[in-house]
Amino acid sequence: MSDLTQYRFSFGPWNISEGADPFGPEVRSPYTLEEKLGWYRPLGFEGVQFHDDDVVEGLDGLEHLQIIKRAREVGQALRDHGLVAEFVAPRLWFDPRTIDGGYTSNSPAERQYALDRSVKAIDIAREIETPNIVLWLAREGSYVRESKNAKTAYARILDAVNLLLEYDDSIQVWIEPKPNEPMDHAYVPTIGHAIALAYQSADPSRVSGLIETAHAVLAGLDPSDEMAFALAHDKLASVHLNDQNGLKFDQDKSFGAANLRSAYNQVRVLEQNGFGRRGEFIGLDVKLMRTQKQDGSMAHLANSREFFLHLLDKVRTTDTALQDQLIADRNYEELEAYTLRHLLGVSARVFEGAAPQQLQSAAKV
Ligand code: GLO
Ligand code: MG
Repeated sequence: MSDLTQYRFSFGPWNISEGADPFGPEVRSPYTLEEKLGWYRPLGFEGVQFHDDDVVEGLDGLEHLQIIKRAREVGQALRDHGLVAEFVAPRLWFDPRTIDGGYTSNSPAERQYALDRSVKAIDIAREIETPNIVLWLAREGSYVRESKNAKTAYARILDAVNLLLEYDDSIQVWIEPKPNEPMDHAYVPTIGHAIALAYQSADPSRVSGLIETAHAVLAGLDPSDEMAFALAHDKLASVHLNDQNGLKFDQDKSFGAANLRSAYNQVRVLEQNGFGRRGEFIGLDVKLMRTQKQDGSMAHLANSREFFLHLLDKVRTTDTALQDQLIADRNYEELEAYTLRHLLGVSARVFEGAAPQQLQSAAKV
């Protein structure tokens, strides 16, 4: 059997979306969860990422047993389609009680709502057979610095993580950092912050991170270096590969669409460090363009997976002996040129004109 990593892919049902943005309504009609689940396998995906209410719609208005019943139905639908749940994330940003934040709201009653809701997400995760809880701390931040005590806010986030760990000793908490949007500034903006929280928690072995490409770019950081940092701490539980064209709203473009070289380096760091060998998923979090018509609703998912696999082929066919030689020679200009040629699929300088080395040796004669 090949000793190459066999990557598994995942995405969330929200990635097949209707095209609403802050300036305009939906432009495509919705599909049901059951319809979406039917497309995963044909598209080459086996993992499903969930928000708690992707599994159990309207869960705030349901009794515990109703929640469990619906979650079991979804669990059965997953098995019927040959799929597994990758994680469940409590949606702590939609309800009016989360306007001022979830765990860091200034209202004790609203903080309690966020904790109760997170516990329900764990109940749902159990029923669909995943131990993994993602915390995207959407509104844990501030619009106005003076509105919250930041040190207290950090303590509250830590208390919430500890409460979840205690509620179920089999769960893993994966923190997905993002520096801004919807908040002006978030309290857990980077993977460094997330990993610091993990070490501070009651059980560091059960707290790790999920890195999204776009979020790292929005923090002004290099996504592959962020991944390397998490891997160095053995705390990269999953990724949200996508792309982001500079510092603007969170775009969630298809993987590789804004910066192919950065995408290559993300695949490279994952591949070189054995990510995926313990069953970790290559997760996507990509948004379909608003211009796309109904029948192209999955194009961005198929394309992102395809370009991951193309770039994986590039990583696996990189001439590492040449790279090592260029590094030993400290010839980083040529290392960069080799990388660009490799990405373009050209094997050597093809245009007319002497190579710089030839000019210099000729000058010495
Ligand atoms: C938004 C986040 C969001 C999360 C998802 C899972 O910027 O990327 O899509 O990944 O809600 O928690
Ligand atoms: Mg994400």
